[in-house]
Amino acid sequence: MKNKDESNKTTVVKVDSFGDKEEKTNSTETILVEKREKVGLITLNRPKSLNALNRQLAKETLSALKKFDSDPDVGAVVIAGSPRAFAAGADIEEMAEKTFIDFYMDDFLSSWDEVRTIKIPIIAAVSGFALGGGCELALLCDFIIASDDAQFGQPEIKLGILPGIGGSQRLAKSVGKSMAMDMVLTGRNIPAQEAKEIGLVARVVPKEELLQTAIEAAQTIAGFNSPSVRMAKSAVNMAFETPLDAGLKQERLLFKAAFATEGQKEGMNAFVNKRAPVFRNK
Ligand code: DAK
Repeated sequence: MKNKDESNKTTVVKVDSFGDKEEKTNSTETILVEKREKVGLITLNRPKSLNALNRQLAKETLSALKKFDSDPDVGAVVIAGSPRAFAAGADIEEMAEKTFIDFYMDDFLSSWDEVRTIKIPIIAAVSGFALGGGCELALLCDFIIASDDAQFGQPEIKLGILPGIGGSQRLAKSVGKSMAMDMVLTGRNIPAQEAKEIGLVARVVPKEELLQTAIEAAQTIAGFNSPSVRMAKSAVNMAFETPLDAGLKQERLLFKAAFATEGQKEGMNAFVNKRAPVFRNK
């Protein structure tokens, strides 16, 4: 199989995919990893295959996410692609000759499920194509900010398969049965504005503002008290994972738990005294 990846194993100063000049703190074969103040930025970096999600990219992305999640200086993560593609799906070349037994014995694509274990918020900054596994990766993130040229789709049916990284489930929960069926069964792409209208995407911004908008949203989140942010993320996720009654109970428990944080005392004290809060992530 031809190698479409450029290797970037050293610390380098590069012009990133959205035109900003930044210091790359750590780069691997398939992703670029950097910190911007309290935000971790992972840029998928297989531009020649439109960021097709191969085994190595999955491994490196999960590893970077776990490192950010355990870094006390990082409060949120942005996952971005290139201007042309967030990701055009799982790597078809890598998958083409696989058999049932291959996947059964080594279901490497299921490692994406581990994104669910990340406690800090993850924002997908989607430009261009987010198809198949790419759309599913965006759905695995906590919310999606899209550029005005983004396209979302689950075109697996055209390849004789179906979504396999949770697309049929998360898409249906996100946009409802009818729209999920439309996308999964016809394989059609939907443009950013339509994705916003159906609730798949939180915000649509001009392409040149995408990365900055996503980073700013992540900085805002990272500026709040980290334990409370993690509790809030966990509470919202309960809505998708449990019946309403269990979700409400968990929310109430987490709400009370927030009063055990220093951040709650600081946030409310700051409000009462008309000053800006200083959160210490405790
Ligand atoms: N995989 C590998 N290479 C890809 C790719 C992909 N998904 N998508 C694009 N590329 C490559 C193209 O082959 C081409 O390579 P070269 O010919 O230059 O070497 C290069 O990227 C540029 O693509 P195009 O020349 O096609 O560019 P266009 O602008 O004309 O078209 C496109 C862009 C995005 C409409 C088109 O590339 C396209 O339709 N791509 C495929 C989209 C797709 O079908 N995505 C779904 C893949 S299936 C599982 C879990 C999950 C999955 C499977 C199993 N388990 C847990 C078991 C997930 C499956 C999928 O995602």
